[in-house]
Amino acid sequence: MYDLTVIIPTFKEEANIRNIITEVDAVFQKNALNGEILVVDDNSPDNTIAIVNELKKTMKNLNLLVRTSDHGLSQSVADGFLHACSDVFVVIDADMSHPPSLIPKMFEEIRAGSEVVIGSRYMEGGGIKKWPLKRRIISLGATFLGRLLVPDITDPVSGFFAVRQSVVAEAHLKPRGYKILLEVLGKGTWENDKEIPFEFSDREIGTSKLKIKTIIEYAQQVLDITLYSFTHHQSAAWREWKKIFKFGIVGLTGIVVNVAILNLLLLAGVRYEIALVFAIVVAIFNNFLWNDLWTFKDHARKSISSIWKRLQLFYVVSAGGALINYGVAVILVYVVTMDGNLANLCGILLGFIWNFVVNRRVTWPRTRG
Ligand SMILES: Nc1nc2c(ncn2[C@@H]2O[C@H](COP(=O)(O)OP(=O)(O)OP(=O)(O)O)[C@@H](O)[C@H]2O)c(=O)[nH]1
Ligand SMILES: [Mg+2]
Repeated sequence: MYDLTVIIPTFKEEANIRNIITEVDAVFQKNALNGEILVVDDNSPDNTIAIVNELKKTMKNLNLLVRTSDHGLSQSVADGFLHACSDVFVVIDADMSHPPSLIPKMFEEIRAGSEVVIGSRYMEGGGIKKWPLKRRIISLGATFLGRLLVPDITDPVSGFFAVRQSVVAEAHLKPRGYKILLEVLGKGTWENDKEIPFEFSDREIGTSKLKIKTIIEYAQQVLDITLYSFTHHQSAAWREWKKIFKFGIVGLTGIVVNVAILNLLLLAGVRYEIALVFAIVVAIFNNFLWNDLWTFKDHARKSISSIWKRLQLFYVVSAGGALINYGVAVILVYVVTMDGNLANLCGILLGFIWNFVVNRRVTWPRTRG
């Protein structure tokens, strides 16, 4: 048994493989880590396998898994999880895009209690060197989509991460394409994560395998994780659904409060325009309180410590939601000539999505670390 296993997925990496193995092993030695290196290769037609076999003669902690079916990066990593001889896995690319020097820090964080540790390109201190605009845009799109499932993670599609075996032990991973981390985060069982910034450097040698098919597979994967969460309630994606559901219920109580206040004030003889303003302001206050005490109770009060600040943010975001509701309904009625009630429902839905997504990130972000 080792303390950790560094999994290196490879396909046609003869130009890089010796280098990455040597570097990872040097990091092990320097930090007195009892680590295994597991190369998972998809039966590369070049010299990758031969080079690993040659290195294996002198390195006891180097293992090789050659796969001959179900070709794919994510599938290879998932296979690596099954074949690793330790309880902590670190996944790293072979092409030197990820700095092996961060491995000890990741391992330390795992030992300190994190279940997933992610090398993030998108948090403060992280970055990407030498990427063409097209790749940056694709990556940002993928990150945005992934963050709908796990909003607290800045880089849910990073290829550089550490994870405890227990996180994936019960998960039915069905990874396709490139984004194994999102599969792990979406389907795995975990509570504590940690992100560490790093600068991604583009490969200098060897060929890239990113294709259009990759993007389609990714969209399918996001959908698959969403469906999975409906039947697997320990998953992180389900935690997010629960919040959306609670936020929705709170929204409904807001309607009740709104209607009640409006009618009370009208009964008391207050003019309609004035009564309506009160009704809206109090309803938003009602929603704030319930969301603060219930929907986001596990992460409220932590990152933005002042309740007044959270209340102000909530009012501002809600005003945005109301504007979206209004704008969408008006456009649908006047431009698309949609039925008024249907148009309003569409507006309410979009306003709701805005309110949830923005409040989730701005008013009640979760603290970490
Ligand atoms: N086992 C296996 N490994 C793969 C496969 N595709 C890519 N890899 C490995 O996964 C890692 C990341 O692949 P890259 O091709 O570098 O992907 P990328 O970083 O998104 O793109 P570039 O660096 O621009 O090529 C590398 O170590 C590859 O050798 C595959 O189908 N099977
Ligand atoms: Mg690469």
